[in-house]
Amino acid sequence: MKMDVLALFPEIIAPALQTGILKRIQDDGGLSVNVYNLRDWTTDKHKTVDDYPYGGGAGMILKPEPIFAAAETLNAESDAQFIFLTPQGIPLTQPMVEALSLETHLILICGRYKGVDERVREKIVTKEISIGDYVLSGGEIAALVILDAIARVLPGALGDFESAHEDSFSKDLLDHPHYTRPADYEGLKVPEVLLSGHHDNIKKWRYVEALKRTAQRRPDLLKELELTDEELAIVNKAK
Ligand code: 6GU
Repeated sequence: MKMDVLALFPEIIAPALQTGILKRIQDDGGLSVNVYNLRDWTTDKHKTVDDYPYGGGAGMILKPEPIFAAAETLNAESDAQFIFLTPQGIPLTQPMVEALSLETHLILICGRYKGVDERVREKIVTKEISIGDYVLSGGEIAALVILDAIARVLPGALGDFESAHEDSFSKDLLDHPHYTRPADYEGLKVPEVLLSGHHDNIKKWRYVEALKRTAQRRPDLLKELELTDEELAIVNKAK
């Protein structure tokens, strides 16, 4: 998979690409990422990327010409999805991340200032994405969120155990609690069942804890699930 990022502050994104899963999957050839500075497609002496809004008002607008020029260069094969990052976009979810990970070429356009000339949206943008209901000063961090989220679901990103684990029943619930050694930290004990070696009981305990945690913190997630009477009893008790 190929991802191009068009940004005014590429230096926000570049270092994160040299770390962790994002670095490994690029080294292994599963992902190719390039980050470009939008100013490289300006033609004037001052490398102007923004201008005043027609009709007046506060804030600057990203000019169309550099973005159209960059789009033409980066999409030579003309099969890319153009994703514009904006708080006005569709809120990002894990199913969206998984769908995007199946694309061959994504071009992420990071907004800044007051926004972008509307003709960019009309002509080249195929999808607008937001990473949540709050406002960032630019789309760079949002692009990084999307890059990271996609990288970790690409084939070969996680070990077999982790991927298999994720595909299990626990998918639509919050994660259960985890413990590691020591079994007793200054009187704070690890639940007995986890030390028992009884795998069925451990699995059951983890599922119940995940259900309880989801009921307490994210009851909205449970609305999507069809729960058995036993599961409903656990949920109602946890609330
Ligand atoms: Cl994608 N961009 C900006 N500037 N702010 C955001 C966002 C994106 N998603 C949430 N807030």
